[in-house]
Formats: sequence, C-alpha cells, structure tokens
Amino acid sequence: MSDEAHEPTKRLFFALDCAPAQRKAIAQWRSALQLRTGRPVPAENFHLTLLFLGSVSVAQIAEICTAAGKVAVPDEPLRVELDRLDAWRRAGALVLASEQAPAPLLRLVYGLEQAMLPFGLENAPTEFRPHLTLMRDYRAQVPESATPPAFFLRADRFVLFESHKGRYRALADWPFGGA
Ligand code: 2AM
Repeated sequence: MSDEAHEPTKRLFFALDCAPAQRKAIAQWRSALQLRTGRPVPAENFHLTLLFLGSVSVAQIAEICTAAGKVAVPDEPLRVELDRLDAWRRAGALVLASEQAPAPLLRLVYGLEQAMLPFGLENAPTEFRPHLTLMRDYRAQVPESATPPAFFLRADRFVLFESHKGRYRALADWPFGGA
C-alpha cells in the first residue's frame, strides 16, 4: 500500500466483528484460564481478521471501498466455529482458531485478496488461518482449559476497520445475503 512521506495514512484491515454477547463469553472463558503471561486483547477488540492491508493512503480508501463492494459475499450469515486454543510461537499470540474453516469464509477471503491486488499489499497475504487473538506477547505453552473452547462467531457482514492507538474503528461494512 502507498506510504509516501508526509502522505496521511491509516492502518486498515478487513475483519468479521464479534458480537457483544460473544465477546463477553469469550473474555469470561479467557479469565478462567488464569493466564500469567502475555497481554490480553481488550474484549471490545475481539475480531477475526480476513485481510490485513497495513498502512494505506487516506486518498485510496474510497477506491478500496468500491473494490470491496464488488467482492462476492456469502449468501447467508457466516458461522465460524472457534474450537481450538493455540499458541502461535512466531507471532507470540494465544488464539482461538477454527479446526475447519467454512468454505464460504475461504471464498470471501480469496475474493478480498483478489480485489485488493491492484492496491499492492504491504505484506503479501500469508496462508489464511481463521483465528481470534486472545493474548499478544504470549510466549508460553497452550494452557490447560477446564472447558474446551466451543464458540461460534456469527457474522452477517464484513467490516473495514481502522486500527488507531490500540483501538479499532469500523469505517465501512458490507452485509452478506440474508442479513
Ligand atoms: P490478528 O488478527 O492476528 O490479531 C489489526 O492490527 C489486526 O490486523 C490485528 O488483529 C492483527 O492480527 C492483524 N495484523 C496486524 N499486523 C499484521 C501483519 N503484519 N500481517 C497480518 N495481519 C496483521
């Protein structure tokens, strides 16, 4: 993405948002893990990243939104199972991940990657592994959990978020069919 000197930029990513009740349930479950290492992601920031764009020139945002609006969306709300607790060593993240990503989610991500190609990504997208980050700077083993994770993230739209000083702000969203 463009990052010319002095040009105003925003740090952007596409994601599925997490509903408030779901955030609360996941945060409670995380508390029960009694983690002693890492930085907890604030529950209001829970989300599932679809595609990270990085630093984008403000002047490009309208075009990015137009391109995102042409991406084929799932024809009904998505239900993504978060049924695995994983520690990603290289990323230093403790995440809730999906044992099996639903095909419509994979199609959506592929569509977004294709739609964003003309804009030139800061980092080439790596293999998409659906996850919700619970902790950052996490350098320990996967903790024992008395109750295995069995969450469902339900989404009826995808969202373009701006990340600013540790907070996420929705800039635009595109509803799925049936929403
Ligand atoms: P995460 O979804 O694994 O937590 C906003 O910063 C979001 O974009 C975060 O949720 C973060 O990852 C993701 N993100 C940040 N930097 C990234 C990078 N370099 N590559 C891929 N995703 C990144």
